[in-house]
Amino acid sequence: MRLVVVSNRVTIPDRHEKATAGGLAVALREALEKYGGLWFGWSGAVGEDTRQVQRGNVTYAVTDLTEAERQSYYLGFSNRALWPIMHYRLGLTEFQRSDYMGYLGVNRRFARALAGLIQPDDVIWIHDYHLIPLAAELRRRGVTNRIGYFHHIPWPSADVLGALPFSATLVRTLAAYDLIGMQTELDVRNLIGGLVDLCGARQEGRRVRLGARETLMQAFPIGIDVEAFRRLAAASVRRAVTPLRATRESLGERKLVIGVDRLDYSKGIVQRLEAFGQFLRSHPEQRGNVSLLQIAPPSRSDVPEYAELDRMSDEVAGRLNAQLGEFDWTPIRVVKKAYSRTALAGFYRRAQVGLVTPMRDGMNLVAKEYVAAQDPADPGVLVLSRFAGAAQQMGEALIVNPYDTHEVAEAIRTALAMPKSERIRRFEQLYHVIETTDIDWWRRRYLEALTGVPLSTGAVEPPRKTGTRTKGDSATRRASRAKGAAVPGRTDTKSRAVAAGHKASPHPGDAGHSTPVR
Ligand code: ADQ
Repeated sequence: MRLVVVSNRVTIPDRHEKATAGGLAVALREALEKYGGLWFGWSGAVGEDTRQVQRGNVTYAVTDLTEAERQSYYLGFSNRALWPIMHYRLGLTEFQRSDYMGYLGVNRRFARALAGLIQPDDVIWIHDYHLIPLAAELRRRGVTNRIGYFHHIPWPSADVLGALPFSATLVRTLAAYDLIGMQTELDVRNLIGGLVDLCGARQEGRRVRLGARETLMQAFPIGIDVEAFRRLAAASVRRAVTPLRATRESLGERKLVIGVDRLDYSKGIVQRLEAFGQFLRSHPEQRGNVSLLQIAPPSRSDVPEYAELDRMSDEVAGRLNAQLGEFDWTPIRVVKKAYSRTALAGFYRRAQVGLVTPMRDGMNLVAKEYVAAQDPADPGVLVLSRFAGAAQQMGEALIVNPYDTHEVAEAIRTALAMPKSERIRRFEQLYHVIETTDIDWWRRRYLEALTGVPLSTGAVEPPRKTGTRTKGDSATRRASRAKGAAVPGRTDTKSRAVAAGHKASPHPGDAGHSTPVR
């Protein structure tokens, strides 16, 4: 079997690039290296070039987009129609027929190029909303291989999605897949509902029949490389990188609340700043004792809604700082740049509160990274939106409604005042969840479902519900890892790779750190 991965964006690794710590890009690359394979997608450039690059047993086949394709397929239909509607933001959804035609055109062009590269025993794994109709286009060209799709963002109910013109036609193309993976059970239910309501499909449990095809739908909550992140964070205490050292010096003994997101309206950044302002107004005794650091590198700046968000976040932070700040204390710092994984892990570890409050999110990896980075002996507290897919697994966080500024403000207060024993109890349960459903688990489980073949000798552990910890191997392993002890069965290669750190991309949202598919 050879694996073929298709994603909107493909970053060809440097010839001498060392393995980096964690993330989806690395997980997919590892799978490709294990089975040999092909990674196909957009080069990220505008032009007319198409090229193939060989790295070991993996071929990277990338193609440029024309400016018209970038406008219609990427910025237009993918990011001004599908992205907002999938995040339940009907008011922000901008539909243009010409964008939709461009979207279909790029999917057709990708299928034409890809079909010529497919071998009979290949298994094809397609990622995300940019490429929904790709399997249908491949089938039209006679490709009969097994094809899977993973949807990284939420899938709304048929009622919401039905407002998008041509949604029934688009949803119908999903029947060309053998397996569709979603982040949560809610997304799976919504998708099945959509296929039934909009396309007249027949449901048999987790399988949906449409015409002659049968498709399996399943939730595969994505994870992170927990162990790699834990090590990076622990190392940051010994070897603080420059931005971290500077932050420590300027913060002194003050407490830190942290938010880390691409600058995207789905992440609830402006609402979060307001909630922090509300917290300081309701609890004046906290003024001067705590600061919010919001790290938010701009993404998709060509889309007007994103440019507007950029402006608004500056305006709100400026207003709150002017109203609440003191000559020797700035309540909110907004930093609009990408950081290395090492620096990020260090920031998370320094923060007493991780504020992850998206208005809607497929999963949200920042919530998992924050937990992975904590000091097990003195962990911080995660405040998490109930509308992040991660909330389905991470019930021991302080779960909030991001639309309720007062509720978020009170959660910040509760988190800052939480006794250490309670923080440790919650941390241990959360760590257990993210460790048993890490990125390897996700990749293995998906590929096993797609191929029908167990892909590894290691047992695949099912996710456990929060609060139902059992004693045994895994708990012991977690405890010893969390304390930094050597873990049997882990090779040194992995830890060396982690120590090598991770170079920040200049465009984190688009090139992606953990998410190569945005
Ligand atoms: P995203 O919307 O990009 O992903 P998220 O899951 O939070 O959201 O992942 C963002 C990644 O970028 C994290 O790994 C984070 O560390 C990194 N990042 C953010 N800001 C950074 C900065 N300033 N410097 C360095 N790194 C930064 C989409 C979906 C999510 C889903 C993922 C994976 O929207 O819901 O969890 O795909 O499936």
